[in-house]
Amino acid sequence: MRRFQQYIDGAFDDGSGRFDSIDPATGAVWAEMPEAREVDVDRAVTAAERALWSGPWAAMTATQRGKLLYRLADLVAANAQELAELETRDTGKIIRETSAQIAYVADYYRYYAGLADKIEGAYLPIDKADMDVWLRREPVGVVAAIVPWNSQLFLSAVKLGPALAAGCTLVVKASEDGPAPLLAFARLVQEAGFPAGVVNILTGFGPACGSALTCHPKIAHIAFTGGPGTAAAVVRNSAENLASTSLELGGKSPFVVFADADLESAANAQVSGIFAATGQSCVAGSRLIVEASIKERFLAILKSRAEAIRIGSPLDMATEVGPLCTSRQRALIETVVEASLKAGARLVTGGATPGTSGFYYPPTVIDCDGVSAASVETELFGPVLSVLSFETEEEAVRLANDTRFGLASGVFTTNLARAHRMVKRIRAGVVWVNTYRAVSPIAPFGGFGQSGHGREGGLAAALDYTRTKTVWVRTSDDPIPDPFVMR
Ligand code: TXE
Repeated sequence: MRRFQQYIDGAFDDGSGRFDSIDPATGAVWAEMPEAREVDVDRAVTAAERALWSGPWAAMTATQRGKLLYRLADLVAANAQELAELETRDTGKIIRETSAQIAYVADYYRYYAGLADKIEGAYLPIDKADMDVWLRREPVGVVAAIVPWNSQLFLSAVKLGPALAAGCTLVVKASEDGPAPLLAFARLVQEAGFPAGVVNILTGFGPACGSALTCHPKIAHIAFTGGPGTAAAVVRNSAENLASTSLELGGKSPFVVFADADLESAANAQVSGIFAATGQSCVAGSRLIVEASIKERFLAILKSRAEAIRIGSPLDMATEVGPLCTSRQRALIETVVEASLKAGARLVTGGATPGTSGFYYPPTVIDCDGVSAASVETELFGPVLSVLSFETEEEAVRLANDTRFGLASGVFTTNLARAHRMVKRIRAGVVWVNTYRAVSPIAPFGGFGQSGHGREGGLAAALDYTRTKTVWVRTSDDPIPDPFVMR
């Protein structure tokens, strides 16, 4: 059985407790993980605070920080295959996705490596004589970075990259589900040469570890990805230390297809939009909103594509859909799909859990037109597509915005003017037009409404990890006059 360790203050240890990690493809225990409790969290935050104010990191130039990030990027690229295999083993995400995604994670570190010495202050043309006023951008402080189980290396890179570029230090909490790749990544942080305490990586459970971290008085900023319920607890905890927060939460993203769209192309995008990562993706296009006149034709294409998907071992390069990460997630999906069918939704394909071991659930499409189905509202984080239809553009907009979330959206049409109208009217942090699931380190990403606030990716994300210091310098040699002598 594999054993993993946590990384605190430049050293590896076993943590206060241990817990088992389950291989979702078999349902069997395959590794033992270190469990961080309050005492471990306190050690990690204390180390991060020390590294922030004293020692080599505090004295480094931004260019030197960038060089460390470049080295980390190279190490991620060189070890991508091993990290991908660990993620696949521990979370069930298929190997063809983990290997491609982790190779791209290196580019996120490269982007922020280059950005480190381009985070500039400013000089103000102040309205007073003999006075220079300028702004310094300083690191915001010790950052708590909390990630869920899906894509832990990617979701931590979009926090670590900008935070390190800005000069912050971090305590990263891996999810208790599938922490192996992030714990293994700690070796690369050490090998890249980041001074002790700059990056600390641990894992543990919500109450004992997550709460201890987000309530810790020395935390200045909390960067959180996870569910909206947990996010509310995190924000409540931030009242303890008045930390700022950035929240990247769930979604119930609309995928709108007009009758004039290239249907083959839209179907391919919809298939990857909902079935990639077995649907366990915050941007999953889980609500298909299709023009009524082409609905049946489009569903027929989707059905044949969905039924041709190869389901299998996540470690097999030929597999296209693997298991879900946890049995808990599969149970939620089963309950909601069943309730939706009972409410009158029509099963187009999928729906039945296979009798094999492992947490598998088949690619599923349910037609929810005219039915009040739970699957239309609940983020399932699984391979389930709910279908609605519209007659007019107005109705398409109304259905697209009929959600408490607002993370991503897709619009498929060949009408340019309509595409621009939809872009303006859809309430979501990302709108993809005639494409879906495209991401880049250069492009900001984040949600509206219950999908959170703050942006990851792009220049602005690095600025979010800084705070501004206003500096006033008097440039006159004349002595300051006594303020109490009348002139
Ligand atoms: O997230 P959780 P989970 C959504 C998706 C999914 C749901 C739950 O709908 O089904 O969230 O996923 C830590 N204080 N998304 O269970 O529970 C926890 O240990 C501080 C959307 O993974 O929110 C883990 O490290 N931290 C999404 C992290 O929070 C706490 C991605 C996330 O756990 C805590 C993933 C506490 N009190 C899930 N309690 C997206 N946008 O990508 C738990 N945690």
